[in-house]
Amino acid sequence: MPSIVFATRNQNKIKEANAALNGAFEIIGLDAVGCEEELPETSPTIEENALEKARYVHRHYQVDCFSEDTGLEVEALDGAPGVYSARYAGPANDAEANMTLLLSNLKGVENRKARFRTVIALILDGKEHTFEGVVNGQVIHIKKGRGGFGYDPIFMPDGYNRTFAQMTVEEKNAISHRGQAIAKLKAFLEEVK
Ligand code: ITT
Repeated sequence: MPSIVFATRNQNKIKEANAALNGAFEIIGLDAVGCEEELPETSPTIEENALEKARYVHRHYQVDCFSEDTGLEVEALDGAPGVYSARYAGPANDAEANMTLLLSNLKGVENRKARFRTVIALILDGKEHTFEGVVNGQVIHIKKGRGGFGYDPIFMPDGYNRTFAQMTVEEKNAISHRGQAIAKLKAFLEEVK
């Protein structure tokens, strides 16, 4: 089975990627290439952040790799928290604190439209490629469900009456931002590998 490094520190992303790739490719973690440091994420957009993480790993460890950056873009907040989704309530990337702050910033706001957007950046044989996935939905008023991670308990995708946190990994992957981006990555890798 061909393998590729997934440049992420987020174990939930690895779990979802493994389920979506369904054995077509083996994902290798950063520890396996000796990368123990935090990846840089200093860019102002999701696209550039994804590229920044992949370029860092490629430059320092000389491996083919992909990274991804995800943001929750809320219409009534002009796209916030967006690229700052992880650090919305502070540097700790605390999902509970992030959700609580978002719900408080949306208090009394009727327009609950939001979308998750993922950009995957792949560096293969020194060339860069990007793949995007988007899912539209609503930020609901209270947290529901115990699955998923991050903002999943307050995000209900359009056409469903359950949040991402009330879905299995397979159900979420079938419609999610990350699931779509990984499907594009998988199709690309299957063509070129
Ligand atoms: P990396 O090591 O890959 O950078 P990270 O956790 O820092 O991992 P991001 O920079 O992409 O990831 O941060 C995105 C934020 O959005 C973070 O707070 C996540 O918890 C949240 N998030 C990402 N994907 C999500 C998903 O599928 N559902 C809910 N929240 C998600």
